[in-house]
Amino acid sequence: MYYILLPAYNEEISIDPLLSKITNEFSQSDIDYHIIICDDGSTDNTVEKVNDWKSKVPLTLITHKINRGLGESARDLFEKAVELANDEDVIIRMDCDDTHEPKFIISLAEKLKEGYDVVIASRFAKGGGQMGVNTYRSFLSRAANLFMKVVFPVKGLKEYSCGYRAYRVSIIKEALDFYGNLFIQLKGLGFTCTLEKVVKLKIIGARFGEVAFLHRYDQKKSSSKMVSSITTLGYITMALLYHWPFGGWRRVYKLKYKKYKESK
Ligand SMILES: Nc1nc2c(ncn2[C@@H]2O[C@H](COP(=O)(O)OP(=O)(O)O)[C@@H](O)[C@H]2O)c(=O)[nH]1
Ligand SMILES: [Mg+2]
Repeated sequence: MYYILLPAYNEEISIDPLLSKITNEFSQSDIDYHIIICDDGSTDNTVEKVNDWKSKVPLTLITHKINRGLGESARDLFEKAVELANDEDVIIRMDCDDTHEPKFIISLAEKLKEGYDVVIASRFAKGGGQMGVNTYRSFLSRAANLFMKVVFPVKGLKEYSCGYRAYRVSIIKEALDFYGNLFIQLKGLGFTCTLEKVVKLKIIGARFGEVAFLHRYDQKKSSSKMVSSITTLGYITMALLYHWPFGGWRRVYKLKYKKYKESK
């Protein structure tokens, strides 16, 4: 079973095209799937659009009355998935803005079988790229990803900020069991949670892989919710917290994880 996690904030325009493509993708395979959407206090018709799909696809809707941000939505989505899933199931997290084409879902999940715990859809892997991104944003994401690669090196990983990923259920279960509510800790810092998950999962020994991915930003109709100043601040905060002083939180979590494993 594949659990598709979609954080949605004012995505009324994208729900129909995205869910059509997801159902179409699965109709060509015999894989079971379940979509979990977190509506994060949308002020448009996102909830109505999602409710229209409830009779057509296996779908769970989590609603926040107030906008709580991507971090809190991701936390709720992962907790719900783990509650429903078995260890052999797969979690796919993707954006709800119709820029992450569902045709990559199966290749991301298949790659997990090569022994990875997390497989990231990568614009920077050979054959990957992006369409419709202006030069400024393209420069920013390049620079941010190079920064992350230097500060948080992970073998084989070039893409740190894309939220389109496949996760092995067992690694998310372990992360939630070990970190609890601290798995996604920097909730107020925009999209920092996307990097935080890489760092926290690496600490508990996750293996990372990538699949080349074309980001169809040219298909984006809803406005971007990424506030680059807050996210940049978040990345710098992560760099400081996890390295300073003497390894910072990274060292502390590693020691705690060692004890956690010994107690098992
Ligand atoms: N739940 C929730 N989702 C959000 C929030 N901000 C953005 N998103 C969702 O997170 C995903 C990434 O945001 P998006 O606007 O696509 O960012 P971009 O692709 O980097 O421009 C989309 O599915 C958004 O709907 C938020 O405050 N809460
Ligand atoms: Mg997006």
